Amino acid sequence: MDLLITNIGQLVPMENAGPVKGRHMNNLTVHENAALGIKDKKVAWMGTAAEAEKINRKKTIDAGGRLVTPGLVEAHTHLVFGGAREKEMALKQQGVDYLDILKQGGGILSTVRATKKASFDELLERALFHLDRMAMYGITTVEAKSGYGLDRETEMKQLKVVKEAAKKHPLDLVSTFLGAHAIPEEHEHDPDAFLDEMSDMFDEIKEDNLAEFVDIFTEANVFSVEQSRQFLQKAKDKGFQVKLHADEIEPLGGTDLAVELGAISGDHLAVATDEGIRKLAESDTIGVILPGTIFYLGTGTYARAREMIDAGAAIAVSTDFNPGSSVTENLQLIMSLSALRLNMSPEEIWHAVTVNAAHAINRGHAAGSLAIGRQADVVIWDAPNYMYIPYHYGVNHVNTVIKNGSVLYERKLNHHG
Ligand code: IZC
Ligand code: ZN
Repeated sequence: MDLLITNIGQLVPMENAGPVKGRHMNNLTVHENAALGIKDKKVAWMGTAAEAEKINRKKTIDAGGRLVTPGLVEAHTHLVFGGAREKEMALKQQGVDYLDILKQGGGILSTVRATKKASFDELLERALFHLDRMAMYGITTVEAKSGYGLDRETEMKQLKVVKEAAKKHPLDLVSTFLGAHAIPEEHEHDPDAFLDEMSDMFDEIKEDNLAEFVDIFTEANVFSVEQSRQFLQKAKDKGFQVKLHADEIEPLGGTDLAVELGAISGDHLAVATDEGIRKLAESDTIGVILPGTIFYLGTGTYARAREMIDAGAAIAVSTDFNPGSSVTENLQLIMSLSALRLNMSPEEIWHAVTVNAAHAINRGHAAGSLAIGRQADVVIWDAPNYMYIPYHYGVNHVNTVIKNGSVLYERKLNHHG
């Protein structure tokens, strides 16, 4: 072995091929007093700490009785953006809601102006900074959306930043084209022409391998279900898998559309109807729930994840990291919200941030699991068991992050005196 992690208190390998649906999300395999071997950047061996004593290895990490899991998978971020929207916090406190701020040219549109102004290098630096922070919180694979350009040039700039960041940063990045994120000011009166402009980019994005998924914000005062259907159908015809920002604020039926189109994921689903939930449960579409957004906006209701799982759906949870509606890279905090506000069990939550999140971004074969042969993305946690992470909220529990078999981050403090 190149690396042997031994003296593991609890090893939670998430070996299920997945996606893991409904009540199966509650079944978690836990190995106590375990050890894990890594060779050629892959998981190569699993056994007891006693068995590990006989295994040849180049390097050993003593986990000291800690919890060990796969690296977390973050399935929904708006990683690349210029500026920040801290001034909108006061507006929100005065009662102006998210969609009203957007209508007044703020919100997403203010980030669009800042992203247009920012240079490629500035955007890249910022993206790398946020990726570092995600890595420190135990995330080893990240989905990243464009959508703060809303014109060909700036959308391309964002997608190319993601591609460059993927080369420069050890975390795995998965790119999504979200050109249809808002109606830009210059197209206020002809959103269909704007959608045509964005769909005209599909060929170039495909040729240059700049995105795997196409996404759209299906929302009141943004894009209707019919506009979304046509736009995403065009994307599918060009060979993209599709995703939707569906039923986040107003219940338009985006969840139903995600299922109808065979989307790889439907995201948000905060106000999905009973019918939408039933369809989701019967489909292969993964529901990516983003409770941080509801917490952060302070309005609206949390997605009915409990009912979705009970009905048989496969659920992932993610941060929705973005400068407006969920400003955090801390997926562990989202795990706590999933317990406290979505009534998910710790077992369900671990499926939701590993295997199911990986499947929501088409990385089920590589990430989110420590089955033999998977890439060795491993987190050692300063916690005795898997239930502890959602329980002790708002802080970073990471002790060590291993990405592709190499130590990427170790918690260290210089003690004085
Ligand atoms: O920048 O506000 N919902 N898009 C749709 C977002 C939230 C991100 C933002
Ligand atoms: Zn989003």
